[in-house]
Amino acid sequence: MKINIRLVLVLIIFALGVSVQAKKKKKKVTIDTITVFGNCGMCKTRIEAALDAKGVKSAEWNIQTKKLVVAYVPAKISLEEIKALVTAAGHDTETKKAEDAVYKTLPGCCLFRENPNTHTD
Ligand SMILES: [Cu+2]
Repeated sequence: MKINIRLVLVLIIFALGVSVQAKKKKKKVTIDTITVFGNCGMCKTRIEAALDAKGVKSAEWNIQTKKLVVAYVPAKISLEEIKALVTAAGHDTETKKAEDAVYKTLPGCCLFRENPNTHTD
């Protein structure tokens, strides 16, 4: 049986193209901005460290605006899961609140519910 080399090559190239496309789709990054309550540089470190997780590409929280800009791969982590990581670290988000027991473990200057905006400048 004669094998058509050209046809085989075309099929291989086609298969490679499909797999590259599938990989690109999986690694698609979404950037969202959510409000996260906190006060200071320690809060910033804590919030950003909490998001050192699989599927999160970058996380930057702004002390003044309380906005967290997070870049993530939705195929690996959801926005709800991201919020869960933030609340597990003791910080409230716009829709999800931290457990009181966790919140109370934060240092005094970080207690944003009682003392919002301590040393923001
Ligand atoms: Cu703080």
